[in-house]
Amino acid sequence: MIYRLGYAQLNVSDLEKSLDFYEKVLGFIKTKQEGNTAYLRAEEEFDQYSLILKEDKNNVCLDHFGLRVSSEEALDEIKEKNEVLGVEVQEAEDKDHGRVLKIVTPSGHPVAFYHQSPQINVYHGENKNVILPMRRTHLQNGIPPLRIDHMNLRVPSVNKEWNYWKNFDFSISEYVEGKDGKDKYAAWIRRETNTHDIALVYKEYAALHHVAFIVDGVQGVIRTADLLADAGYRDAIEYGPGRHGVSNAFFLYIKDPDGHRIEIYSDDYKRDLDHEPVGWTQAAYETNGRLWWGPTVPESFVETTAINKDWMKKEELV
Ligand code: DHY
Repeated sequence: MIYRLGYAQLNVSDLEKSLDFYEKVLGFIKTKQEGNTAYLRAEEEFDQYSLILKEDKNNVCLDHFGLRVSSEEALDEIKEKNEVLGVEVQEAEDKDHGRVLKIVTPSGHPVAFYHQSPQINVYHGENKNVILPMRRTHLQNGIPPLRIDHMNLRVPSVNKEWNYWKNFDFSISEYVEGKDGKDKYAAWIRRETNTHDIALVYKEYAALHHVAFIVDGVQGVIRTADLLADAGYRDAIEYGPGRHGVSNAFFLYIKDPDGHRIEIYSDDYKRDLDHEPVGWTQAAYETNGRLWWGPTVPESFVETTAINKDWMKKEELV
């Protein structure tokens, strides 16, 4: 069983610049750095990291994202299901995640399935020296973000991609009907009771639209805008703040130094996975679904960033 979205790896052109943005300004917590790769977590996460930033000037992209599964046996099941679906699976090994299954989805998105997930050492005991509180407010920079929330992926066929993910017990929370009445225009899908772990939205080609991180409510979203502007990153603010109709979440979209879009997100609803999804016509989506209220969608919002084309070729996981 897939539990949840665990992490995303973004390849960046200049790690120092990216750390200035993610760690110093936004307040992600750096767990470790190994050479040109930094591992960051958001404040409420027990996992040691939910964002990997690797300097790779020649391949700036979404390297891959990781989905945590319930057990080692679940990895066997996932491998088997992929093989039945005709999706190539590569076995890999990583010191943090142990056994990892690498796949590329039917649209071309690079994914890692793993079970082992190193945790931060939260210890409540006598010896104060070894206590690592989850919230280190006295050391904090930035907002900081609380948790990774979702990947928003562009795909050339939403139905085709959904037909893949539905085999892994994903549920659609909301969808937008397609113009031809057959292929959906978009679907927000989840394994948790949040509105989505993955959004699938139509585009002629597969690409990353954004990675979303939850912050502490509406004030966290607004504070992000203040922080960015005050730190000299006003131009990194692309769109928002506003509220989506789909998901009903409060949002701000920002762009990192390489143009990777990050959604700063809060206040979506929770709903059990067995309910009928909320449907939108294209017209209703355009008027109310994308934006319940807020500033006009900027033209730049159609822009996407690249996904890793070499995921199955490269030897190392990160
Ligand atoms: C929408 C976008 C998101 C999200 C929820 C809803 C609506 C849209 O497609 O613009 O990124 O998290």
